[in-house]
Amino acid sequence: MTPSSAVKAALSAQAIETPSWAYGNSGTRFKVFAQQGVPRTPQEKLDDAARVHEHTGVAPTVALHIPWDRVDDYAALAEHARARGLKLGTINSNVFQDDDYKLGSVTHPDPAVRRKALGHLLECVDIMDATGSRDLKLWFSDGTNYPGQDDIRSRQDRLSEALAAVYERLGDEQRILLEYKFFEPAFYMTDVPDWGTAYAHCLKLGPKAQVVVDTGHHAPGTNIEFIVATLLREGKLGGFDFNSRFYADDDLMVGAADPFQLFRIMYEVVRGGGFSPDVAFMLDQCHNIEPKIPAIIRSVMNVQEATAKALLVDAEALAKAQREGDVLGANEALMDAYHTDVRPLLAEWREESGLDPNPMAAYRRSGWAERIVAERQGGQQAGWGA
Ligand code: PSV
Ligand code: MN
Ligand code: MN
Repeated sequence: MTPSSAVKAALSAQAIETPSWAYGNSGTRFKVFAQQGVPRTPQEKLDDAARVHEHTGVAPTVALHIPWDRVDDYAALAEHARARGLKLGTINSNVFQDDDYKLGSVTHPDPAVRRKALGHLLECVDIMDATGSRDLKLWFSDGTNYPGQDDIRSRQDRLSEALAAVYERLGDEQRILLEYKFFEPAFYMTDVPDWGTAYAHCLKLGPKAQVVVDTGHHAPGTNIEFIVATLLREGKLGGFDFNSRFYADDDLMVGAADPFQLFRIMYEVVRGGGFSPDVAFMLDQCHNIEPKIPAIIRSVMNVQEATAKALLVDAEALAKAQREGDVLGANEALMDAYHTDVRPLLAEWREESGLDPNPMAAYRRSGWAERIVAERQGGQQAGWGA
């Protein structure tokens, strides 16, 4: 096994971005259960995110979703983050919530709607300039519900045109992260349904365009770690939107539904050299019924645990067994790491990093939960799943 000192050093280099919308109220299309004490403003979302970072030590950036986090002065918002030990992270665009987008945004048959959508995407790059963000995450709800509704090929052409215009506008240090999802809200055909489509567009765009893997965006049974391995081999994995799914795009806590899958993904990340700043580890989750800040702390810890296990894989023993065709031995090398209880190692790493060994308990003791309930009335909806 890899020595624990090497694992700890690697853990110190990991950063997990939390999404602003996970701090707000959310729900399904049936009901949003409002919770007490949730943030009323983007600034208050950052205040909560600072608590997650304080207790875990590995969540220094927060993703924004525009217009859910629209403010007049983004530089001031970045300063609000900085004063709390945070930075603003990925800017998520939103071209799915206006009436105009019923038939699509950048792939809409009407050029006026396409222009409007592109305008929003370019505005997001302006916001990145003000916040100092590196990544622009693009997810398009575009697609069709019925065969024949629109021309599949023309829609790809329109998508390509819009992506090229955004790419053109990027600064030297900025990137497009193109996200795919196989269905919903479109039910027959989605314009960016899978990694292959996203990859083809990113390849055509150039080195500043990368694919993002949202772990909830695949059909049941999809081998996500294979996708991760492939994208890493091609130098095209830009990051993750982590969450768990049981059925569709459930947006539950990462590592809650299938911790073994998360471990397999993290193993491919480690194996493929993706444990680097070039691969963004982001959460994309909603906490509809559970308290939000502790759920986000738990999620960050779940990613850390899977990472630690992946780092513990004895690469030499595994490679030897693979070379020798020792099927069971190779499987055992992987499973040994997976079955290791890494919680003591993580507690040690936290103590050595000046943190409480138990972030959940530390948050409970902090009194923050009681304070926000007392101080905040009328919390903001996350903007999602309403
Ligand atoms: C779409 O399902 C998605 O995963 C995209 O990343 C959106 O920006 C996000 O959800 C909103 O939660
Ligand atoms: Mn996502
Ligand atoms: Mn999603």
